[in-house]
Amino acid sequence: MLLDGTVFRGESGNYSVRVRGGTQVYVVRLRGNLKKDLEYSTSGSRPRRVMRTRKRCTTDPVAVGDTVTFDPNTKTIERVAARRSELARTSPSGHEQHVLVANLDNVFVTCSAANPQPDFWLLDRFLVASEAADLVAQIIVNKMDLAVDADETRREFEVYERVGYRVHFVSAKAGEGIDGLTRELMGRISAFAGPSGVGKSSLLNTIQPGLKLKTGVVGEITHKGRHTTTTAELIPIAFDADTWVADTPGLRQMHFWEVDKAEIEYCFPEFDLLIGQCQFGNCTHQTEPGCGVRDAVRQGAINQRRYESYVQIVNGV
Ligand SMILES: Nc1nc2c(ncn2[C@@H]2O[C@H](COP(=O)(O)OP(=O)(O)OP(=O)(O)O)[C@@H](O)[C@H]2O)c(=O)[nH]1
Ligand SMILES: [Mg+2]
Ligand SMILES: [Zn+2]
Repeated sequence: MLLDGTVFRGESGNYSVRVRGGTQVYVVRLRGNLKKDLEYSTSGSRPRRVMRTRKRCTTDPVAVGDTVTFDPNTKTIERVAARRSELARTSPSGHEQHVLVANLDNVFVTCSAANPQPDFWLLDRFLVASEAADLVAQIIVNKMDLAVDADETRREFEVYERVGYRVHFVSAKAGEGIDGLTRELMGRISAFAGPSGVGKSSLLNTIQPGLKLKTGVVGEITHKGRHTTTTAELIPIAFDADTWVADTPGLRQMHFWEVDKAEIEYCFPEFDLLIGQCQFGNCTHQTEPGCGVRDAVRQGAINQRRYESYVQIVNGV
């Protein structure tokens, strides 16, 4: 009898798997000759003119987040299911790809209303990285209990709502907005990204008190990033056995997220329909005449600061 399960940890070829709806953990290995048979497919959700040709089958044929079919008696993986998404990084040599997390459904880019103040430039970088990996990003604005003017904070994020991002205004401390977030997590694999101190661990502890993740004081130097492991691990959220949160310091801080320069324009949803309207096919939307994107900025259809964010990211500033 074969079983299907989710890989939540991988260490030197030993993969820890949990079967949907169950709590038992199986530690399994790849069947010896399986590597060459493996086939993955990812389906990008966004229309792109630049299609990536991804090098397949790389350092690690199985990543956390993969759904595998395995034999519980021989403890071998017989099949790896096609992936919905891949968050990958290229090896230092540039030839191989290392998949950090497969099948990530949601990235919650987290910031806080105060302490620290929202950094919209950084937020844009996180959103671009998520779009580039074809991941669905949602925004969390935590610490709404500290907002001096809650309406003003909400207004500041309207530009993101207009271009299609879902924004959750919450407070881990006051327990506000947590139900809506919990609903978004159910039955999915999610990651919480964002700068230190915005309350990612606090939010997870509020959602799932059993987790007891360590939280820190803002401004305290924890050196957490020093011994960053490159493999992610999925943490089960116990209210539903198929609900997971991916966690590594690198994932949170985006050290490993890669964006191809030619793709950046497609990572701004508000540019999407305009890109085809530029006079030059290879328009970078900076100095070229007849640029549909800059026209839209002038007319106010594209937010000026978001456009400047694009220019900064594309120029590697
Ligand atoms: N007032 C208030 N404080 C909060 C809230 N959420 C978190 N905090 C505080 O903010 C500080 C940082 O919270 P953490 O959960 O450790 O932040 P983090 O995003 O996990 O930080 P890193 O793990 O360093 O990336 C802690 O002192 C929390 O108690 C909130 O909703 N309101
Ligand atoms: Mg934390
Ligand atoms: Zn243009």
